[in-house]
Amino acid sequence: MKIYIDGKFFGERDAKVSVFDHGLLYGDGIFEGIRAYNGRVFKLREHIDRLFCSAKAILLNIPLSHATMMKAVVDTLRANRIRDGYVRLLVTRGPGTLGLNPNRCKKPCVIIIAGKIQLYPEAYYVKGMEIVTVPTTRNLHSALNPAIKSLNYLNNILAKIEANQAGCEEAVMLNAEGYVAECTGDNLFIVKAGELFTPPLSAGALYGITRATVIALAKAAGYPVSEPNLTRYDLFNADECFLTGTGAEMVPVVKIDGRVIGNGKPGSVTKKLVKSYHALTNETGEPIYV
Ligand code: PXG
Repeated sequence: MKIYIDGKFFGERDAKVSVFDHGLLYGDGIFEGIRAYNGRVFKLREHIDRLFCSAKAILLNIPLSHATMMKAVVDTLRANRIRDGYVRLLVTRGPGTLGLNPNRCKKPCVIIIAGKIQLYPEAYYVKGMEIVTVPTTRNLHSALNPAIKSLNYLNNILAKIEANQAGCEEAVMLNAEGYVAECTGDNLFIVKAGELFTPPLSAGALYGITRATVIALAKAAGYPVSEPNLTRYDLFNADECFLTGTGAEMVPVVKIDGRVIGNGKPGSVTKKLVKSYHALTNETGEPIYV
C-alpha cells in the first residue's frame, strides 16, 4: 500500500506522522471518506467541496488548491492500482507544541490512504439491520457543529459503543431536543405512504453526500421527499427505514428499539432506490485511469 503524505508516497511501515501533530493531540483536523467504483471516484468534487467547507469552519488553511486535492486523490488510487475501494483523506492542523494554541502549528498535514472498506455484514443488506437510539445526544451546533467532518468523532464513537452494548451495530442519535439527527456514520431516511422523510440538516446531521444523492434519485423516481423534524414515534410508525453513507451505501433497517418497522423486511421503495444508487455509482464519477 502506498500512502500519500504531503505530496509524497510512503510504504505502510514508513507512513508516519509526528506525535506533536494536533490531529493526534487534540483531534484538530478534518477528514473525508470517499469511494471508488468501477475505476471512477464517486462524487469526488462534492467530497472535496465539503472538505474545504470543514476547513473553513475550523480556520484551517488547506495547503493545496481544490483541483490539486482532487488530483491527489486520483493519483493515490492509481498508485495503488485500485478500481473499487475506499479513500480516507485527512488534513490535520499539523505538528505543533504541547499546548492548545493552533498558531504553533506551522503547516497542516495532508494524508490520503486508499484501501478497502466493508462497514456492515452482507446479510444486513439482504435482511435489513436492527438499530437503537442511544443516550449520547448529537453535538449541539453551538458546541461542535455536526456539519464539520472533524477528526474529533468521540461523540459518534460513544454512541456507537452504546449501540454495541445493546447488541446493535448502529445507533440512532437524537439531538438535545429529542429529535432524530442521524446515525454515527450515516444519515437516516424513513418511507411512509410512498413519501420519503429525512431529518433536516438543522437537526444536527452531516450534510451527507449519499443523502443528497438519494434525495435526487427519489425525486427523479417521482417520490415526494421532505425534511421535517422526526421523532422516535415517526420512526416506529414508518413503512420502511434505511441509512445512507459513503461507507454503508444504503442499508435497510427493519427494527428500531425493539419495534418492527413495516413488515420487518427491506421495503420495496428502499430496494428500488438501492438499485438506482448502484447504477449511479457504477456509471458516474471521476475516471482514475485515462
Ligand atoms: N453522518 C456522519 C456522522 C458521517 O460520518 C455520514 C453521515 C454520511 O455522509 P456521506 O457524505 O458519506 O454520505 C457520515 C459519513 C467509516 C466511514 O469509516 C464513515 C463515513 C463515511 C465513510 C466511512 O466509518 N461517514
